[in-house]
Amino acid sequence: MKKISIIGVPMDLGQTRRGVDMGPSAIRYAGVIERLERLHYEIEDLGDISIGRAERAGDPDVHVNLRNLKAVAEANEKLAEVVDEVVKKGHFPLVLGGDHSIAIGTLAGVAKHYKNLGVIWYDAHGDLNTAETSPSGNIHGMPLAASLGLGHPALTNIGGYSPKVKPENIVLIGARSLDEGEKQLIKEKGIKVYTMHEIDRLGMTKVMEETIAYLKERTDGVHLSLDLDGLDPHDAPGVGTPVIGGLTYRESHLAMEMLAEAEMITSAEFVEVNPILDERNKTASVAVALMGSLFGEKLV
Ligand code: B3U
Ligand code: MN
Ligand code: MN
Repeated sequence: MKKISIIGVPMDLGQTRRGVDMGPSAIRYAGVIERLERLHYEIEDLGDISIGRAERAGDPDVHVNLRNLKAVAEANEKLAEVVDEVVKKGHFPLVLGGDHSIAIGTLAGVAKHYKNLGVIWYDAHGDLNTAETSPSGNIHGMPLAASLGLGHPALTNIGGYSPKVKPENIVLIGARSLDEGEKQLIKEKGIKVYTMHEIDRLGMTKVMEETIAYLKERTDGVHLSLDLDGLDPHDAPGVGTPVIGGLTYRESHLAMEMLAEAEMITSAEFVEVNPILDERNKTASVAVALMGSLFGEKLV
């Protein structure tokens, strides 16, 4: 039975709303360890990566439209090293965020172990911005671009190499808030996207069947990057940038169950849980329930 190593990343510097740094603790409080132990996994909790401080006016390393670049890059370098060690010892890395900027470090730690890493980006957003296209300067809107090798070198070269992932090995699921630059990039690079439009038309079963077949054909490992704002705010209210019209709790469970059946996920992260904006830790509990399904929990 595979061993799971949990890594908390209390990162909130990739965006501007406070509270997402408490995500790892809310997810632990919601019982992630017990839930996975019940499925007979051996769990190692590596604790939290330490995060630096927000930048201040007058700091030497301030960059245009790249808020907190220095601290975000430093934390991601640390995360990449920890994740790398976890994969080296044959454990499954399960990363708890924190805002989505931490995907840069997770992918940096994982991708060097695969020739063709696949990525499922379960998110309302594309996270395909660079400083040039970002409307906000928030790095949590940039991690997938950085992993493709696009953007500031301090982000693209985390772990000492670039790129981490090829555009044809990525599948976006749940997209419904894409910026102009992101739409262009998706077209230019031929990235596979299931927006809410396709999910409504095809249904989640077909979407996941196609996603699984597509990635099985071309990848030797698949990372699941699950942003809780991919879900509808009704089911996951505790996120910094909720977008109406999202994936339901049930669609999301089905997706996780189908991934479990396909036995294809080799690393995962659950990000953007913000307990301050949440209702009685609901979003962290949903995250834990989805992890249960991803790791093989059955209804009967
Ligand atoms: N695309 C916008 C908004 C955004 C991205 N990720 C989240 N929000 N969570 C941006 O700022 O890049
Ligand atoms: Mn995201
Ligand atoms: Mn998002």
